[in-house]
Amino acid sequence: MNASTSQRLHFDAVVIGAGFAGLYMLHRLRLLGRRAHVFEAGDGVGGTWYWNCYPGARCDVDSMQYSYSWSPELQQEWKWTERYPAQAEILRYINHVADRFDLRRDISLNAKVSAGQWLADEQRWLVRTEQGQEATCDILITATGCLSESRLPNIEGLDGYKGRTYHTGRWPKEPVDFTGLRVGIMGTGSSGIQAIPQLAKQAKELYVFQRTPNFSVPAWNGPIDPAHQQDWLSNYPQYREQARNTRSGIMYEYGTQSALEMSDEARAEEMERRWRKGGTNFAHSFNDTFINRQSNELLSDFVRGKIKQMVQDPAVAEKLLPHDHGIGTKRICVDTGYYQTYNLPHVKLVDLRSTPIERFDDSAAITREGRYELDAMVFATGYDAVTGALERLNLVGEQGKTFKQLWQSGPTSYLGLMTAGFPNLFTITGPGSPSILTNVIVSIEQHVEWIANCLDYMDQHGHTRIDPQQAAQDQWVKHVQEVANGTLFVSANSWYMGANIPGKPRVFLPYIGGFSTYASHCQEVVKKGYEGFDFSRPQAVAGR
Ligand code: NA7
Repeated sequence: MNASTSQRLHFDAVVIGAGFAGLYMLHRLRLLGRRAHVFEAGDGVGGTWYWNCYPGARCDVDSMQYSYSWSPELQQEWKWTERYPAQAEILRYINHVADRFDLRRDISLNAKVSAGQWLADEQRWLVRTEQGQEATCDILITATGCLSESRLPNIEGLDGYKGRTYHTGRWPKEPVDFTGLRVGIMGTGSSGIQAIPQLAKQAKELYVFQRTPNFSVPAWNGPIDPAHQQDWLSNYPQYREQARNTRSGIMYEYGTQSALEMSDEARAEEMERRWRKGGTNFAHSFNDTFINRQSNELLSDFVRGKIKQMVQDPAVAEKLLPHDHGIGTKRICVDTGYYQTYNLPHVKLVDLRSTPIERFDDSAAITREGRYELDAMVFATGYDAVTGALERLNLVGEQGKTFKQLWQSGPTSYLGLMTAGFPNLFTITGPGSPSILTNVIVSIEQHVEWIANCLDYMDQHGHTRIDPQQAAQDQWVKHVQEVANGTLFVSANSWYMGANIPGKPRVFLPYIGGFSTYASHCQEVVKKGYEGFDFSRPQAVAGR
């Protein structure tokens, strides 16, 4: 599209974001014969995998499972090289998909949607980009991702710090070389834990500023086992189906016993076996890890024992032991040599709980104990998860309110797909859907297909407008919280709970009832004639 600032274009559907969700949505809209267009903030496709090109960035879902399932040909022709795919390889895959399905001609890059409103007279959405493009559309679909609104901490003096600064979620495209530099990194979540061993390879001195230690299990990453790859290629349809029938959308080895039912010996053996296999599968050692505090504590304690073995200095090891949350209740991390990195003489752990950074000056981070002179500072400080990117779109709904205004005490959404007051607006992996608690591609595909089928249904029945019913939405929001309250997740200060953003309401953001349960429920809703949704054909569009 060559949309100039003065032109207002119209599309049947606009999709915001060209990551995994946006690309597949565009493909499905085309199959429906809709004139669709995608606005993408970045200057390339890929979403999360476009932005997160920091050293060490890698997916923690097995390569053979972290891909689209909707094209058997694509599935057969793509060959992964490692057990867990690195960011660059995933980005190559996404670019391959964009080319193979000729998607680029309907995508505007460098087009960040920053405003929009429902035009009641026209029964359409109007969206505007920061770059000045404007478009109207009958259907608006957000594919903005759950972890895309990166955030920097608010620390006095940071603006005046003259060293180089980076956020892992907004990493520059050109190579960054830290050789010979004094580098600081703040944040020990998944991103920090992946980046730290890589930064340590280049930096002269590396200071890790840790607020909260996390649980991390080894990836044991390496070249993909050819037999494993062939097995998946030969059995993809069955394996995909099996994955869709699990609670995470991933073929894990889900533990079938409570930790408390097992003998000490059997339990220790099982944890050791899983540790040797590595990956997030470890968190599923028992069937009650996430609901029984004692079981969770046994698994947590096993990992704490491993950390003590891996880190040579007992005082450093002690600081790395997570005690404030149970394993898995904050996103479990997967690493390659993370704990061993603290055995290197030039890597220092700074515990922000005992010595917070009071301020930055032009060349250093300053704590009560002294100055840390830094040539570069990396922030792996996370995201305003799930709702942040939606709120930043500044979409004004039918009642004149934005999501931000409406969600003061937590997001409201029916099935994570639509919000009352925002007609014809679908939110892929929206709040209250399983999204980031699952293999997110599985969740994306389920949402995209549900939306595409819904639009087809609307066409067939002559409907032009869809709204979720307030009562159905209220009930779903309540259900999402009730299910979460039955788990240990709500006790952790995680981004799932909005706890990482000052002032964000403490509400569990995704749906934790399990992918298969959720997908079946969405199917039931359809079978019951889209229960909880209203369809209409308003006067304003009758003549179109
Ligand atoms: P996370 O998991 O949100 O981690 C952010 C880290 O940054 C975490 O250790 C935070 O400590 C730390 N943080 C955030 N703000 C501050 C301040 N102000 N001071 C000190 N430390 C701070 O983000 P990631 O990018 O690692 O991972 C996001 C997801 O992407 C991940 O779960 C995967 O799904 C992929 P805290 O724990 O809040 O004390």
